[in-house]
Amino acid sequence: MPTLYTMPGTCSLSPNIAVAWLDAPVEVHTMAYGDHKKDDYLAINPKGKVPALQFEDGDVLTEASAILGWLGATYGSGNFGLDTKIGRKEAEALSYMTSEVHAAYGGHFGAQNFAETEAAIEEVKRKTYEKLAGHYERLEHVLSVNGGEWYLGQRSFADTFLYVLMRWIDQTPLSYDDYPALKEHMARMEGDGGVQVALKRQNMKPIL
Ligand SMILES: N[C@@H](CCC(=O)N[C@@H](CS)C(=O)NCC(=O)O)C(=O)O
Repeated sequence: MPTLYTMPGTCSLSPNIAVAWLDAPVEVHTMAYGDHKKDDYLAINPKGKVPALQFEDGDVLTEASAILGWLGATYGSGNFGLDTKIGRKEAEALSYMTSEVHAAYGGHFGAQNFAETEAAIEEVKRKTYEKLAGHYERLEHVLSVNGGEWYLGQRSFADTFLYVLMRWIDQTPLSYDDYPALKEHMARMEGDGGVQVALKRQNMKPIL
């Protein structure tokens, strides 16, 4: 069976939740933080990042949205990639969340990669939080317009990644309390049995 590599606190929680929701025959292997830069794992994913999904024949798939697409196509989420409104929107939402919102966190988790002096690093962080605030406003708006329960109006893999993004907000100066629909969504996710299984498998706990 394929193996999904994860680490506590990371976006690999998203495909981990999808595996739980689909009850997919995938082994979830949680590494200690730091093991992602060791030779054993670099031989699997030379990018040194999680998630990675390794197949029995040795082939490896990286990038959260690609892994989610494969999980949906293989184990039948019923949505992802299908030519239906929800299928199209799910792919769009996951591309946005991974390539725009997650990527914007680079200025928070790795501000020192964008500037050298203390003052410049602080400026990178300030601009990052402005950008993130815009993203969270957009996420709050889409969730609200779609009824507030699930990001796209019905449960999809977009909810798994949205939950990851909400878990990170308290590490920034932004607050859950400014995004009431997103906060309720987070509570809904934390009450979900599949999310609880995935959190345990990744040595993580609910936040709210
Ligand atoms: N574009 C990648 C991003 C993967 C990524 O940045 N993963 C982070 C965890 S959320 C990671 O492994 N960080 C460890 C590091 O960069 O050292 C995806 O969507 O899967």
